[in-house]
Amino acid sequence: MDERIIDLRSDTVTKPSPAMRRAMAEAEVGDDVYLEDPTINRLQARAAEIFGREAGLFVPSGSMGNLASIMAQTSRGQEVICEAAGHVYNYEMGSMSALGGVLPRIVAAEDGILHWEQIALAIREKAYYRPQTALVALENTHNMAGGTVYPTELADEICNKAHEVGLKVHLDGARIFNAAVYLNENVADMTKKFDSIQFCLSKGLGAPVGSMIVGSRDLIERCRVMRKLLGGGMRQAGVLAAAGLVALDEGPKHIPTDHENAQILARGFAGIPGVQIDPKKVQTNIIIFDIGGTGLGSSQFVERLNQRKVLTGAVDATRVRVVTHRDVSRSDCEQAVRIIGEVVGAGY
Ligand code: TLP
Repeated sequence: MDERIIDLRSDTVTKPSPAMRRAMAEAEVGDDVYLEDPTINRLQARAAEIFGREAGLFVPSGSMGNLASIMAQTSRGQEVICEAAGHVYNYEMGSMSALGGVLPRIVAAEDGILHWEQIALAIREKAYYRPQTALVALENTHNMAGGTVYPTELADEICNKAHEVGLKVHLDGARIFNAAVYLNENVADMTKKFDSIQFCLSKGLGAPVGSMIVGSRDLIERCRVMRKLLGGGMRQAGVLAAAGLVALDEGPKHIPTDHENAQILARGFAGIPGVQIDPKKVQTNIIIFDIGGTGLGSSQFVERLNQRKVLTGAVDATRVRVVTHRDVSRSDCEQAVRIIGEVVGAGY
């Protein structure tokens, strides 16, 4: 009997580690709207230090971090260039338009990785009757492209060229530490040219809640105003920031194992009849595979796996996503491959 639930829906599902729980219980707190929470202040300073930036801001979620960064760098009626399968465009409730008053201008890119030439074509001519391009938003790793990574030279080039034509560049770096492990580089160097960076404590790093924005002091002060406007001014949230500090410290060390486990899954899936996945294209902890050839639809597939206590997520009619994280082990992944093989076999 497969008693244990193997939850591969997302790396957001991790529970706080014992060290996080201890730090949360012992956290010194104060009212952060008065800037008086010592633990939040430490987390913000630490995030800024790791990224080599002037300042950091703790926000409740990655979505709010992206939106506050966008709103801090755009005016109503302007455009934000983003990748067609990107998170800001597809999974954030259209918030940049609904709340920020700006338009997404989407550009589709292979593997989710934009090149400057594609971005340049989407920039609006300067005419008073046209919406004006203000910002470019990149995503590293790119979630729905299957955790793909931007080479740093490419990210640098996009930022340089965007700056030359007066655009700002935001990074949705929800999983930037996963990208850093893949590239064997450090996050400060990889992100040095961006104007604003959002990264999540609550994904690959394993914290229960929270994301950070890092950038210049001026950018962060504008984001703080936007965070309050969006209802994200928290009070004694040092109990959450304490887990974030532990996540920054211990999280990156776990990521190589998550990537090894992703390879175990990808290679295992590649051997299952009717499943399509190229393990060489799996760079980090996200695996998107096509089950069209099994005769099952993705929602049917996900449902059958739920019954076997393996949780996955349907992306579209034939594609399914799984994500490795610190709460799934190598043997969980081997077990998941076995169960998926059985479920697919039963589908014929
Ligand atoms: N991604 C979630 C879902 O929303 C899809 C997941 O399970 O992967 N940027 C990126 C690249 C993300 O993947 C996510 C969350 C966010 C931003 C938003 O973060 P939260 O959920 O904290 O608002």
